[in-house]
Amino acid sequence: MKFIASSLRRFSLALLTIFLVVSSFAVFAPSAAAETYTVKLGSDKGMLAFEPNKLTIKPGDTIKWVNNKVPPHNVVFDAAKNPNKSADLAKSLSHKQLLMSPGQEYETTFSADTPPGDYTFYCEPHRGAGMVGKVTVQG
Ligand SMILES: [Cu+2]
Repeated sequence: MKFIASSLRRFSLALLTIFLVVSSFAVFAPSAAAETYTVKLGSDKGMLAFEPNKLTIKPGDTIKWVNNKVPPHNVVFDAAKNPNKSADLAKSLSHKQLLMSPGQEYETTFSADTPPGDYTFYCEPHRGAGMVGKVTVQG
């Protein structure tokens, strides 16, 4: 009887362990599915534009900026146009370095704790020509 009780206890402990392991996967699985989106700097038709110029992402996702037509371009996030109106946040997402040659690229990863909302970015040399875009980070 004592043997049965102790093996039952061991069995339920094993079940509990399995349950905890499986449920922790369920919790962490979504963050493992972070995506990478590509935005071209300069459209294929040679317009001064981001392509696409609007996209919706989730915290943890990455945007890969690929230099395309009519360079130079860069990617600067507007300090006044993000959910926290934070200059530091905008700076951490920006790439001020000008890309001169087609095919050059850099990446911006929106960390898991990125505040949800709209983020406006622009290309410094072509902001006046309308080279502006918007990222919406979902909550
Ligand atoms: Cu540009």
